[in-house]
Amino acid sequence: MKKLKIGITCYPTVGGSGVVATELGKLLAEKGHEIHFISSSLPFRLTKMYHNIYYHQVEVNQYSVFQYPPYDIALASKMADVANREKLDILHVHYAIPHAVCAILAKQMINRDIKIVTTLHGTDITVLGYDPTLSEAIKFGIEKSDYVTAVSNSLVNQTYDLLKTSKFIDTVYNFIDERVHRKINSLALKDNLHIHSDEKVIIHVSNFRTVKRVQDVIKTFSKIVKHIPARLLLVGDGPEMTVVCNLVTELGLRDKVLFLGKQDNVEELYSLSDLMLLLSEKESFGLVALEAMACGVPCIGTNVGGIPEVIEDGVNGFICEVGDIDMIADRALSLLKDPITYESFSNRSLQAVREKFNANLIVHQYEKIYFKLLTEE
Ligand code: GMT
Repeated sequence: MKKLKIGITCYPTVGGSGVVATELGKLLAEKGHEIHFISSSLPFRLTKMYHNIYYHQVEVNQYSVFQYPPYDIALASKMADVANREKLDILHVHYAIPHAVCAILAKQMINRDIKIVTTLHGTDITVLGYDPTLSEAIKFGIEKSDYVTAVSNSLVNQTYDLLKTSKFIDTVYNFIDERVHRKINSLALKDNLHIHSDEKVIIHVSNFRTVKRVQDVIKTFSKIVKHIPARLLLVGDGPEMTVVCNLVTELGLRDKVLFLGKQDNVEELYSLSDLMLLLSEKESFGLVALEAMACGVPCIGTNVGGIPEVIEDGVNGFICEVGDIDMIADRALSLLKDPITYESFSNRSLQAVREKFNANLIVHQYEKIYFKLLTEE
């Protein structure tokens, strides 16, 4: 199979879209393709030297005349420069704004043919798509890309509804590298965190933005802990943190909730957890649910966006309506108190990861897209 030269642009410092883009680059490089990350800083998951992976930093001119530094122009110029010099076949951009538009501008500056693949991740459509100052540019970025993917069927449909585009958008699910995300021995950590063996561990991982409804997680936990011994692990940080801390205190849960802040290697935390709560009001996919499931942890998620495509209601977890705390707590208790159902949900979580979201499968899907674009004319 021909080896490709692929440029990847993503937000390097935060969020699941950067994680997915970086993991995709690493796996493509393992398969022998040459990967060029073009971004404002080194993607945070690129933690060591990787064979076949190169990083090109976008430098932005800070000239005093500029009220705002022209990052988008600098990114497009860098994309064109790298594509010309390294003879890239593909530019794969993650998150529509500004990356897709920059790639299109870059394509016009490049002196050879290159194909643009844009992957939509969620808020680039479900939040920014409502902004009249951006929506036409997002639609332009989608329509002028050579191929567009979105991380769930739900996001595909939301994009059609909102932007009224007739461009074909393919669903390519997010994936997990099962070599990294797997159940590991976490007894020592459990001990260090002073979690007793009879306590059930519930986990929530997010960027603590309003959209994640972390307060619902706390309220649900406060109901659960009235019936069984339990602890809640809160992983991540963000704008809602103060409100969440206050609610924990108000509900008298200070000694039951562990605030762990931002963590890089979450496998160990998932491995000591019994249940994951993802109660967002918007979520195009829910990568954290997949990470938990890969460690055999069943999830309860809300009936929004792509969450029901990841968590299968009554099979490997539960789907509840947004804000229905009573139902969520009921479902959690029924699962945590029934070891036979729990075991089956846990096994089926692992099975879903293996069969539907495994890295080989999804990376192969992207490769097929790249080759199809490069052979058709
Ligand atoms: O808005 C965010 O939550 C960040 C965004 C990102 O850039 O990482 O997350 C979106 O992309 C992730 C990776 O595809 C998905 O797993 C998240 O569900 C999605 N977030 C939302 O739709 C809110």
